[in-house]
Amino acid sequence: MQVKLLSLAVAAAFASTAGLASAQTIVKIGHVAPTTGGIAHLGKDNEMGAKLAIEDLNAKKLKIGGKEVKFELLPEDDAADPKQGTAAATKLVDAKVNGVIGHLNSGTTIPASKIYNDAGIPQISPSATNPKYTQQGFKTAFRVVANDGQLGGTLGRYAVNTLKVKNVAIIDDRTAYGQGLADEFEKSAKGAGAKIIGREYTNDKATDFNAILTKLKGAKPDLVFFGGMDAVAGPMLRQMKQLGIDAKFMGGDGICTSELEKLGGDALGDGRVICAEAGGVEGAQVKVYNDFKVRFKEKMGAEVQLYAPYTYDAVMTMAAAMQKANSTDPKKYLPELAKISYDGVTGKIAFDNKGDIKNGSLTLFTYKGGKKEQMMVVR
Ligand code: ABU
Repeated sequence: MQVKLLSLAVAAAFASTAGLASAQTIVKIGHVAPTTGGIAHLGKDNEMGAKLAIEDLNAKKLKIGGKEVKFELLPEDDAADPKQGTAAATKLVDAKVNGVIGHLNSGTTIPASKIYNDAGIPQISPSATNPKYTQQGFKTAFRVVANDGQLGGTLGRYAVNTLKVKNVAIIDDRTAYGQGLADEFEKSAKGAGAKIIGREYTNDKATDFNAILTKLKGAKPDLVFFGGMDAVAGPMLRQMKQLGIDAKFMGGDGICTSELEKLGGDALGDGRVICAEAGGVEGAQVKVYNDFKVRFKEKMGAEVQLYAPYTYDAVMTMAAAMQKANSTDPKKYLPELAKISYDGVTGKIAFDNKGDIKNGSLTLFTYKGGKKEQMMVVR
């Protein structure tokens, strides 16, 4: 008798679990960033932004298409390598993800975007800034940050008009991001009247810059612009100091991180390094953004490095489009994503007809006393 009662209880529990499973829709969100290698700190920053968004979405117990939805994050590491980026994209398409957040780097985001587009899967990059990403005519490609045209253009004009530099040296890491940004900066700085006294190249894993810095030192630059990431900029700054190169140092969002405080050490100087994030908040949004950063630290146990808030918003924006479409089917929610207007922690998110953020902002920063310090938000 007892055995019979026990099996009835087990059968009832099983039926209720099975009922719950069929009443719930699983929404798979892929996330791709380099979580190993030199810029793993930035990849993990993005990934934690996505994780926090997934936690917050699941806490809301949303219903889409009449069923409760459970969001699941499928995190992939592309090591900032284009080949690993396309392999990760293929893996996510095979896993039938409902959408992808990423990749972090332009050099991985651009080739992966064709794979997502061919599969009809919406992709939002929270950090890739090369303009080509959204110039390919892919209806599935979106980004929530400004692009390198805006970054390089603003930094070039700022260098000449505000810092009053005349002789500029440029170095880039030959990645899609570094080279593209350096080209945009060169165009803008030249247009504003600067003289480019040298252009040199390195790569995104280099640690020794003595040969190129020694060459540039002879040309006496007022400013060295670097198109690349913080992991390379830090040692480059230290070697500039060792060689006695007293020029200002400028770069884009890839160097504009909290990690540069450690990587550059006392070579950062006070106000010597100028960089720009491809986003920024003003007015009432500042409190929302700062509150997010505090909550991120509490929940994830780490400070925001750079684009975690943008990654959080990218996930939330995708989920908002699914709610508007009342469907998690990429074909059905994609048109809603294209015309979304979502109030995120980083401000209003809406896309132009290419998939770029409308009215994107930039924030200029410097480093003082070894700490990153905001200068101004530019639109
Ligand atoms: N935007 C800076 C880092 C990511 C990229 O490669 O675009």
